Parts: sequence; C-alpha cells; structure tokens
Amino acid sequence: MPRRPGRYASSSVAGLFADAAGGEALASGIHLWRGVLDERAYLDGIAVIAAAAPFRSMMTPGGRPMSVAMSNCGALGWISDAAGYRYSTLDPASGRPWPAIPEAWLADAARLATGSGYPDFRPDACLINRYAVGARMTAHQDRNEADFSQPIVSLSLGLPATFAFHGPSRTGRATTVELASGDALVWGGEARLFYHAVRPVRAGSHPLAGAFRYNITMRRAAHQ
Ligand code: MD3
Ligand code: FE
Repeated sequence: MPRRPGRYASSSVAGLFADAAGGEALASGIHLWRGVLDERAYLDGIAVIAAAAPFRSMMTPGGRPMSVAMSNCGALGWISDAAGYRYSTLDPASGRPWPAIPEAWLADAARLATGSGYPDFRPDACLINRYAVGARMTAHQDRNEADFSQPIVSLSLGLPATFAFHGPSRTGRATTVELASGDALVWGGEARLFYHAVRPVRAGSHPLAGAFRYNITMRRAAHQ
C-alpha cells in the first residue's frame, strides 16, 4: 500500500486524533486512512471484475432505479430489486457466482482493519459502487449483514465526494468528510450502524477514472 503525501482535510470534521497505527479517528469507530491505496491497481481490478459482472443500476424495492451503478465480487453480492435488499451468491444478471475478491484487496482490507483495531476481519462480500456525476446515496444504515461486530472497510477511487454521517439515528446534523481517490475508511464499533450518505458527485475528471467515482466496500455478510 504505497502512501501518498498527506493532504487534508475537511474543516467540518472536528477533533481528529491519530490512531495507534497511523489512521485518524473521526469519531469512535470511524478510522480514516488518507492516500493509502494503489489507485491504478484498484481501477484495473475494478475493470476486470466489471468485465465478468457488469455495472448495473439496481431497482429499489419501491421500483426506482438507483443513481449509483453497482457490481460485486466475493461469495456474497449485495442486490436490490422489488423483493428487497439482500445478499445473493449469484449475479442475477448472469445467473453465475460473482468473481472472487482480488487477493490484494483482501490483504489491504485485513491490514486496514487490523490497524484500526479489528484484527479478525474476514470479508465475504464486496460491493463496488460506481457514481457518475450527479449520482448520490441518500442516508441509510447498512443492516443486511448478519454480524454487526464486524467492521466495514470502504475504499474510494476516482472523483472526490462529500461523505456525510449522522449517528445511530437519522436526526441531527451530519458530519461531512471529503473523500479523495486513494482514501480508505474503516467503520466499526458503535459507528457500524450509523446513518450515512454520499452527496451528489460533482463534475470533474480524474486522470485515471475519468468522470466516475468508485467505492469498494468489503464486509462480512454471513456469520463466521
Ligand atoms: C458508515 N456506500 O454502499 S461507503 C453503501 O461511498 C455505501 O459508496 C458509500 O454507503 C459509498 O452502503 C459509503 C462507507 C460506509 C459504508 C458502510 C457504513 C460507511 C458506513 C456503515 C455504517 C456507517
Ligand atoms: Fe452504506
């Protein structure tokens, strides 16, 4: 994981302090690692996965297409359709299993989780979100997983975005943080069930990703 020189920061994040292993804790259970990813390798890996499991706009249970296009790798993939949100071992578009999570991604996830205080993270699900300009994710909790004691590792590539998180309820002001290509976030402990959102992605061009933002989330969806 080559490190980029540190940039910073979101003025709206108060009280940053350093994690033991070099990340920054934004709040209890939220660990930010700036510029730690090999952007080119991740974008190449995304292209390989998308060749087998193309990005598609899934339907909400209410029947609206999501603005974020999605693909998955790993034993379990997150899907949404008229029947609801859930994990599936098969890609509904092809009827085949999802591609495997690349070993390099699993190695980075283990290192980031361990460095954030979660040494037992063993992801079985990896959702890849692709945001075109204007795409967004409204406030929600991630609660389709079986074990909330496992953290989520989130990797950002391509165009930057404003990420917002609340607390355990949707009410109250959100804290925002600017996420750039190469940044990683680990969400565990009490933050695991926080409401969170991605603001509409602003127009721009990234030298490697063009007019897209990608987010990779590695999770433990099934019981260990
Ligand atoms: C905070 N994706 O796919 S990942 C999602 O950037 C999702 O695409 C966002 O939220 C994205 O569900 C954010 C960061 C993230 C993931 C899970 C969380 C933040 C979280 C769970 C609890 C609290
Ligand atoms: Fe989420």
